[in-house]
Amino acid sequence: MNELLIQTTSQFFQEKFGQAPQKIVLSPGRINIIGEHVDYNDGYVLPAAIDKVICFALEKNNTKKSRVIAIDLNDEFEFDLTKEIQLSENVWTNYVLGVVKQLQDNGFSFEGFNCVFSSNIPVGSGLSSSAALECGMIFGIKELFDLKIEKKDIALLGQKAEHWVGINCGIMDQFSSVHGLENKVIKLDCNTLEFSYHDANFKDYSLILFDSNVKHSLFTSEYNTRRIECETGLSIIKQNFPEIKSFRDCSEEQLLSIQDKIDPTVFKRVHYVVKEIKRVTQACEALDNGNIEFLGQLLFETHDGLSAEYEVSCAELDMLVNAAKQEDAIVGSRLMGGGFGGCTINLIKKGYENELKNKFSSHYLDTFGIELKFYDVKIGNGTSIYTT
Ligand code: GAF
Repeated sequence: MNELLIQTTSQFFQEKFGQAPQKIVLSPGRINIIGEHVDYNDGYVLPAAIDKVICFALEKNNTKKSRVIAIDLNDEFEFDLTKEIQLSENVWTNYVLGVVKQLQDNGFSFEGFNCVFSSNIPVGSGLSSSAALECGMIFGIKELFDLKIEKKDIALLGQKAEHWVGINCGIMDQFSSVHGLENKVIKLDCNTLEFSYHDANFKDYSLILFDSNVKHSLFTSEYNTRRIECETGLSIIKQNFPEIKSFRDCSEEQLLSIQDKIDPTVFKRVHYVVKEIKRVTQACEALDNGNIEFLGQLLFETHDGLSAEYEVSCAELDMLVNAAKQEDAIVGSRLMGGGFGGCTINLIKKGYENELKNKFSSHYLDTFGIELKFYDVKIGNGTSIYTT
């Protein structure tokens, strides 16, 4: 599926720079089965890399300048590695500049390069094309200049780049982009960064994403606000229960016992977080035991929490999940990723996929006048060098 992308990216590079690229890097987007908005709250998550990728073609250019071309955006820019890196007006270039800055600030030394990239990860759909861009760029620079950077540090540098751009994200997206493994989901402890792989065997069910095709602009500001609300909530929990170090140590009973000491909005946020962290462990066990119906039930619960308590859903996503609840052939559905648009992730009984796609398409179009898109998920490998 990615062969065509690789071919067009390399060809474009060859035409622009007169020779074949020295390196080709593939960097995937991600899905998340469960564990939403808990990565920055030291919880557990259950993501996986997918087979949709950004393809980078790169070469050293023996100068102090770098040139980066985004084929899909028909845009390019140049920057000087000897000058201080600053934020620009152009969003995609900031991700590139962000990783260059992080590498420099962390003492990695490298010179100018030429890079062309192109992607088949839908942008704005909650599949984390930005993490794929960050991790792929870091990986490409590492390969070109033989830098010694471990996978985990690629993810951490990518996360710092995203913070520099303006979103105080957790580590989930970058970590799964780098550590993905075909047909495996990753159970990641976002506190210690310890992780384990689990078979992505959904038995009689297919994993299908419904792309709402909307992206509400609230995302960045609300995302950063949620982080602050959770920090506020945690500090009150700690004052009352000094033995608690992070949300995972807090039981729902403990939290409920101090409800009157917490601002009602903050309470809703942390109530969701405490329950979601527990759900991830249950969900991972359900997956390991092949209990996909129970896993699905947990997905529905997560959505209810994200919508009513964490308040990161929107009318389009709520409609898709509520409609899914009415279908016997859908055992679980929830918004996936940061929210305010993007995709829902659905567990659909095999054999019913097409019928349900048709039904949801027309219902969604009738309600919102927007075309619903579908992605049949294949779980793929993490960021890697492509070799023929
Ligand atoms: C976005 C962020 F980048 C992740 O770190 C994570 O918090 C996610 O939203 C919500 O779970 O994708």
